[in-house]
Amino acid sequence: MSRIVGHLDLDYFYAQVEEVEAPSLKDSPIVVCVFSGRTEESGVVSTANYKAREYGIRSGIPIALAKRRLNGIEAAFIPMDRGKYETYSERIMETLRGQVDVLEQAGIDEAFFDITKRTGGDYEAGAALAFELKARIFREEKLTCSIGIGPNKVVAKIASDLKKPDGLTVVKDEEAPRFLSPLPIDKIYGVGPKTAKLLEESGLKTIGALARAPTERLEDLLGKRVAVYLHDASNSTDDEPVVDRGGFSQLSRIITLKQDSHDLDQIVGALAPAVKDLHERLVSETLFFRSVSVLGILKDLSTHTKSKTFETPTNDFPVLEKEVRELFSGLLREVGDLRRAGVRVSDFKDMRNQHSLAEFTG
Ligand code: TTP
Ligand code: CA
Repeated sequence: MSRIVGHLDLDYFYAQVEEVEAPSLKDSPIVVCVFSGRTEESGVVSTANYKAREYGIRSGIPIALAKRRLNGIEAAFIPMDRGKYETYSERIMETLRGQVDVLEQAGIDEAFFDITKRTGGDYEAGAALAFELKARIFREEKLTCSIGIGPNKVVAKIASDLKKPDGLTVVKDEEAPRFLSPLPIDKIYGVGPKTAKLLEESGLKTIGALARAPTERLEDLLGKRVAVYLHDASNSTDDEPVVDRGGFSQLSRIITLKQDSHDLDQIVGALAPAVKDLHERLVSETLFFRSVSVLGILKDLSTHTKSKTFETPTNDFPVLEKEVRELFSGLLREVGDLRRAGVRVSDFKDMRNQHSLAEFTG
């Protein structure tokens, strides 16, 4: 039986959430901004709705440039509110989890899912289910998304991107090689600009060309691991499973201290094995985090926390250790003896594919 794997990606996610929260903005350009605070205009664009994209507004461009491009046009520049988007994301992922065999969240607004069992491997049933998922998210959240369905993750991911926004693309098992063949190689997820350049320089421009390339040649260029991945991806034989990594939003560890304490060294020392364990879990899941919090629970069972958010995601152990210590140091200035102590990391980015390819291409 052929597998049926899907990929769902919410359309212009942060900006669409802002539209839902303020429907009067819907017809004008919306630019979600990460203001750095130095001047009124410094910072970058997080994302923009499709109306704003008509004026060349894209993720990552400077806010000042976006303002110039929208000069004289009534547009909304809204500060990014990550907590708000996470709330939508968590609700949607929980809904989806109940409608598929396995759900693997891959980012704040995207997830892979396996529906082989519940469709019996039938693509008509798969397409109907995908249609129902889209309808349900729209009904419950007023948000559109795009879904791709195919025999594996690589095909599903490419397919979901094909008819954005509000698209549904179904690529049956037997159609997959023909579907992939003419596409540029950087459509394969994990193939960044460096890998693409390397392959293009040796004449491999399309996924079809990549599929026909002898594996030894790919191995010479990129090493065995990446070569095997690219060979399977381009031949539509990628067999990476869809794996539920549990709730994606956070990981935490909490311990009870042997005796109530206000001593920084004692608390951090007692928590150290739990922090190490948490870090091992992050590494095994290839997750990078942007936020870290510590929490203390006092005798009266009140909970107190302190958090820090980094600009770029990290999974560096010394960074985590140092931050935990600093946050506890701050927390202990504000509260009395702790009975329990904990650490939580959140705001994840899954680095798996970036990671495996970066390793080989420098
Ligand atoms: P994407 O799915 O890449 O983009 P999108 O949802 O805005 O648009 P599309 O319709 O093409 O899917 O990213 C998801 C969210 O992540 C996006 O809404 C905002 C955030 N993001 C940034 O903050 N900075 C970035 O550079 C990118 C690419 C995304
Ligand atoms: Ca998206």
